[in-house]
Amino acid sequence: FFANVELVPGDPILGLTEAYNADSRPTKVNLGVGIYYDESGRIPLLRAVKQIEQQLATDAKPRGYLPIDGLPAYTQATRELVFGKDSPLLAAGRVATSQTIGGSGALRVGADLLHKLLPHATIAISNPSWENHRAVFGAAGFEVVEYSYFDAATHGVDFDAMLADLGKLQPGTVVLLHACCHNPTGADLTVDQWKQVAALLKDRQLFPFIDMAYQGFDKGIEQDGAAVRIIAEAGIDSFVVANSYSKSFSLYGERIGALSVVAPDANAAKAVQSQVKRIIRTIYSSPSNHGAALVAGVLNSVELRQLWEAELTEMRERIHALRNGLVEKLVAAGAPGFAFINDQAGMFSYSGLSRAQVDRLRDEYGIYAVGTGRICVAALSQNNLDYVAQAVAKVAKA
Ligand code: PLP
Ligand code: TYF
Repeated sequence: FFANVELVPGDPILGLTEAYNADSRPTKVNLGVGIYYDESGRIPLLRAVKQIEQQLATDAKPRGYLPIDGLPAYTQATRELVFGKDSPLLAAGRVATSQTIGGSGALRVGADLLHKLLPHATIAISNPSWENHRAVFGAAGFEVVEYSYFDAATHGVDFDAMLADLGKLQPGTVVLLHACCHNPTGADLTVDQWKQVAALLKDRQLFPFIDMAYQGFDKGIEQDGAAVRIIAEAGIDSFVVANSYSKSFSLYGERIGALSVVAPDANAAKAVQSQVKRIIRTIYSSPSNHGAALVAGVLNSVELRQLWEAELTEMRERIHALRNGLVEKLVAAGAPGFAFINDQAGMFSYSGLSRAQVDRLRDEYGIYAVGTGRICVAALSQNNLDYVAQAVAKVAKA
């Protein structure tokens, strides 16, 4: 049966890590994959996570199945984090939240739901966007189109072009929006721009699908969630939010995220939730326990939550310091054209480096970046900053 199976290409970003791992140069640096590393180059195990894990181990419980839509203490805490505790949507019972297998699982379950409920809709994603957006929505049966987003000349958002493209979409089109820390560019909308986008979405009857994979990685939990609140306040009665704790809790391998669906009223929310549960049941039946128990345990403990927020602040401030440091060192190395890196948000920067320059970084210096020029700023450290700045300055000048 499998004699003539076609070999398909692997994920280009995850493939970079394989190439990096196989590289024997001691000075190698992996700026490819979007993972936050600490000063010592390791993925942090947050102290809040370690503490809750110890508590859970001491008071170990049997492992029954979770409900199809996940651990209630987890979905409740997630809803409050994503929408704000005082959100009128929560008070009205209009938000149906389900635990999912990472943010990716939320995207796919959300995609399956929308394809079922809006079978003729296409989805518009930003140009560029996370490669998996196209893949996930395509696999769920969507036609995927793009709206203008990034302006290579300013290294920021081409807002006029974005609005113009969104304005041309058919009513009923799903629009995927990155809440903050845009992957791959690092270029985000301002609060004022979000308000304009929200008004346009409402006016044109477009359906917002918000992907929030980096809440707390730029300005703070509440500020980074502004998009969700602005879209709710614009009076858009139905929309979807996918969120992930992979980065904000440094829980990549626990695969813990959530899908929240906003419906016009509490009854509609219940009906939507029944649909989401049917989708989950037919893919993996119910989610796994551990990641949800960790996140719920931290968010629902005053002490641990404080500790987590402090640790999240530390991660975000370190990223800002690394952006500053990189720009300064690039200036010192004779490459002053990178000041925009300070204006970009989150772990990523579209550095403006060409594919040829990225190839040179890898071949000559063992520095791995994505072919589009995306670098993961959160993989820099005071140990490799000089080396990276010198190398980038050399390839940028040549
Ligand atoms: N959405 C975006 C924009 C991302 O960058 C990521 C990154 O991993 C995800 C979703 C998926 O997150 P998870 O690893 O939790 O599946
Ligand atoms: O963009 C990134 O690097 C992260 C991690 O298939 C990632 O979002 C990359 C590719 C992938 C899964 C996760």
